[in-house]
Amino acid sequence: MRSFLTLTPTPPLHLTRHAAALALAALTALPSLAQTVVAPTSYDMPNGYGRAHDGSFNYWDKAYTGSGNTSLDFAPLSGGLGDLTDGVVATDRWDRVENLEGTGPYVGWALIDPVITFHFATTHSFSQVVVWHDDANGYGNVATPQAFTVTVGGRSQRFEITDPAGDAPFASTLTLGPGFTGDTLSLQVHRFDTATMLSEVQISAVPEPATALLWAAGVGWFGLRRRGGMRSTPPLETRA
Ligand SMILES: [Ca+2]
Ligand SMILES: [Ca+2]
Ligand SMILES: [Ca+2]
Repeated sequence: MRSFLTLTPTPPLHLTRHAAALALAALTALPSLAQTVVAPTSYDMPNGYGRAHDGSFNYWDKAYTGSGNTSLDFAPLSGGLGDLTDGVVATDRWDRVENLEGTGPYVGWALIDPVITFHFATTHSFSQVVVWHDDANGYGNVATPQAFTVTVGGRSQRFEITDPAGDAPFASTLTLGPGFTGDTLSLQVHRFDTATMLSEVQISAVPEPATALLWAAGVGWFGLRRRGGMRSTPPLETRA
């Protein structure tokens, strides 16, 4: 099969325009096609609270793998992973699954609106954050979070959460606008009642626009080389 690039003897300028059209098509098609879950290498946050601050149990991130005291309320934790990324989602209310040992599936906070900072090995264009949390309708002063704020680089977006009639745990899906690109994502939990409980956070991303542009530009460049339409090889940046 003959490539469209060899059907007619078109000048290089035409090919360049075609490459630009390809890039645009790739950019337009990507967001709906390619959202994938991206796993953080670590997250930092204050540990959950417990008996020392009027909790019935200890809502710690007891299995956290990084540094910090996982048996101390609000102790700074960093460089590890734990309850929020272990794939375990709490499907029961806090009073049915938490314990004094602090090994339950939730991490709970009272008194503060914690910021959880997720670190990634590479830069991503983040598209969605799903947070699993308790509801409890105020039982034990635990309730659905009032809101979440997601921050990447200098860009922030706040999401208000509607508290449903029921009291079962559920997931809030936060859909990000464009431009949330970086290797770090911060999630702040805004409490509605005294305490809030999270059991899992899942973050998704789409391929970066720059990657798509380079790919499409590469296709166009390959076409130019095949036709012998250009003899020098200027850097990509100068051909925009
Ligand atoms: Ca979990
Ligand atoms: Ca826990
Ligand atoms: Ca509710």
